[in-house]
Amino acid sequence: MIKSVCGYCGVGCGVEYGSGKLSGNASYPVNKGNLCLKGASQLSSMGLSSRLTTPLLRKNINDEFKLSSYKECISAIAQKIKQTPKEKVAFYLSGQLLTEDYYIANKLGKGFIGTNSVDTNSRTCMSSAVVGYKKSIGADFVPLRMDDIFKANLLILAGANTAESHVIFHNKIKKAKKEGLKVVVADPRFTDTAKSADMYLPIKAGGDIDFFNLISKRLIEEELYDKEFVQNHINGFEALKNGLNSLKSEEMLKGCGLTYEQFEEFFLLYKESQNIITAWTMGLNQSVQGVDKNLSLINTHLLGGKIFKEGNGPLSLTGQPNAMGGREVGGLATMLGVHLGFDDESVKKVSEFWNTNNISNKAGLCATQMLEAEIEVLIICHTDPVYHLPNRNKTEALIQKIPMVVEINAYENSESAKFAHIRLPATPWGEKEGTQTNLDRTITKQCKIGKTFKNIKADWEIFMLLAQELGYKKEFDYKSPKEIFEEYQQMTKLNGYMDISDASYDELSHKPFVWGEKIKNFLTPAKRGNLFFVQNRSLSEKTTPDYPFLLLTGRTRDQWHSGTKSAQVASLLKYKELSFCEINPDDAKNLGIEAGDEVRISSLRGTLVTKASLTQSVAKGALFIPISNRDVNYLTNDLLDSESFQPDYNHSAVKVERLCKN
Ligand SMILES: Nc1nc2c(c(=O)[nH]1)N[C@H]1C(S)=C(S)[C@@H](COP(=O)(O)OP(=O)(O)OC[C@H]3O[C@@H](n4cnc5c(=O)[nH]c(N)nc54)[C@H](O)[C@@H]3O)O[C@H]1N2
Ligand SMILES: Nc1nc2c(c(=O)[nH]1)N[C@H]1C(S)=C(S)[C@@H](COP(=O)(O)OP(=O)(O)OC[C@H]3O[C@@H](n4cnc5c(=O)[nH]c(N)nc54)[C@H](O)[C@@H]3O)O[C@H]1N2
Ligand code: SF4
Ligand SMILES: [Mo]
Repeated sequence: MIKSVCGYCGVGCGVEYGSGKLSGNASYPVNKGNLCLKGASQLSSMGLSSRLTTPLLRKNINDEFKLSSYKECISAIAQKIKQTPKEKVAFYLSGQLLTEDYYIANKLGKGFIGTNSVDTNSRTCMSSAVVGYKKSIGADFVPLRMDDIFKANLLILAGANTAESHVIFHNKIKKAKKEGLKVVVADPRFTDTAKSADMYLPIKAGGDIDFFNLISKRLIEEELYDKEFVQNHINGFEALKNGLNSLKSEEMLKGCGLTYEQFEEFFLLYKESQNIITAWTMGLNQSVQGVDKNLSLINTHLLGGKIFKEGNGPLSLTGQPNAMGGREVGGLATMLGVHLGFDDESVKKVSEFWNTNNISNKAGLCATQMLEAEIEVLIICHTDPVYHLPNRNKTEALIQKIPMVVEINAYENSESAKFAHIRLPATPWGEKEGTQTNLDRTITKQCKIGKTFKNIKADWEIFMLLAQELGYKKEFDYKSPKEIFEEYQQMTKLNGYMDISDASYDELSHKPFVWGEKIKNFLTPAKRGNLFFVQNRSLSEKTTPDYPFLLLTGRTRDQWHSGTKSAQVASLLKYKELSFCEINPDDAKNLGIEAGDEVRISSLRGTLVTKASLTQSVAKGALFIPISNRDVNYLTNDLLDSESFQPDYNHSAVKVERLCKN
């Protein structure tokens, strides 16, 4: 039996392969043998006819591609990089890359080429949580584990649809519920997760800060907060108290769209619960105030002393399989590596470790800023920015201006490929090996279980070849992912609390390593947590008489983003369609729309055509389009959070028109 780990979501379930079959690994602690349909389907994605199998090259994006080789393409990229000012070179990476891929790309970009514009699609996903954690607890550190729900009395899921997005974690929640856990879901949609909860709070999109502030206000007013904990471990109490004092509860209720009764019923449960976990995902992070939403949530835990204690804490549910590993390695342009920043001391430490003088001490461009910055070389790897960035018409206009766009992908049917000059095939899940960190700090190893195409290189190898072509042969001389991992392990010693030198690469696929288990205190210099007073400033796009609907976007259970893999696998197409638009039946009636009708949805930025699906799950005035519809971002607005630079995907004003009858 070959042991490995699922390559889809951040839960990180263990799998095993033998006799031509893939199944859950029963002895793996995270999932104990369980897999969701996506996880179980991964063998089918390996042999897909849509695999990219040859390097391709063209001068102009209007030309046809011609067949090429890794050698020719890598030499063309290296030549271009040498002629380009280093700050005009950017790497657009992915939370789906393995840690070793990330490590090499980061070392090459930041360490040797000298551009800190090495960022990742995690910018669109987790960056608000990263900033939130750093500000309040001192580091990008998830201070609890998924299994803490078995020790908790109350789990609040805010803007997280675990039933579709973190399926095996959701199964754990169902099990914990049977053992007494109460679950409250705060989501503007009545999702599958909400349907299985003890209490559903139909929060207004964007209303989360008011909701969490209301909890904090009541904890303080009713003296229910943990006074001793706050005094001994927390900064910022008076400022928070004064700030919350200045806000009126009625206004806050209005802001979060809940009735007095709904909040009181919830708060009674909250007060009675000894151990509380609040988990969140894109409903909070993807916001023009994503960081503030995170801070308002974490405030409640700091006030209540409900952190660094079994069964308690703010649990950010990471989406991608290795978004956490990417954050650890340094895959964000706002950090250098192993959670170190660009201060002189950190730059010195890392420069010595990598034996280089090329590191710049200025943060690089974030993924959501690169295209506007007139860069000249863009290397995209394991992600599809043309598909996933907001305001797609703008994305398309900007990417066309970049003189060299390189796309490294395992499949041929991405949207970004249309704008690439060079395309390099990479080995996907099942054909490569390396490590990943799941949402609760568990480091495991993906292993090779087969090989379907010859002469295709792994992502790390492609970056290594580029480094060598640029002249860094000695510094990039790795024979295997194991060698890279072991170098990275040494690097983690540069930042004490991240030290993972005890992990054994060879054992990781069956014996995962959880880092940070000894951390039971804040990681700020003063070892104190920080409260922040934040307010809902209603900065998102507003609906208007011309664009009267609020568009929400998100996931469906069996599809993975753009679907280069999942939309090609028959068993994954049964549950929900790839493209539809959910609309409340009352709104549909007013517009003369019936189920299955073709509808056009438009925003100020763009338009798409899809089928109407009538459901009470969306409130009146709102629409929902799944991101398995690749055109979704023609509609979305490109407002960004000013600290995390994460987009506000869930608050776009749109209109609906019926085109033709079903
Ligand atoms: N099946 C499947 N699973 C996946 C993925 C996938 O593509 N398919 N992708 C993975 C990735 S990368 C990610 S990031 C995660 C995402 O995991 P989730 O965040 O759970 O997924 P979304 O569907 O984006 O759900 C966000 C929820 O937030 C709600 N929401 C929108 N606006 C607001 C708001 O203002 N406040 C509140 N409280 N809620 C709001 C939406 O209605 C939606 O139900 O899923 C991961 N898992
Ligand atoms: N409107 C809206 N937009 C969103 C979101 C939303 O909720 N709403 N969510 C945002 C979030 S949270 C995320 S994470 C992003 C996700 O957006 P993307 O990262 O763009 O989505 P994917 O389809 O997962 O892209 C992964 C790419 O990697 C390729 N690939 C697969 N295996 C390999 C491999 O081994 N090596 C290489 N090199 N390539 C490989 C796939 O073929 C695919 O093209 O979307 C963001 N955009
Ligand atoms: S829950 Fe996530 S990690 Fe587990 S099998 Fe499903 S997609 Fe894979
Ligand atoms: Mo994500």
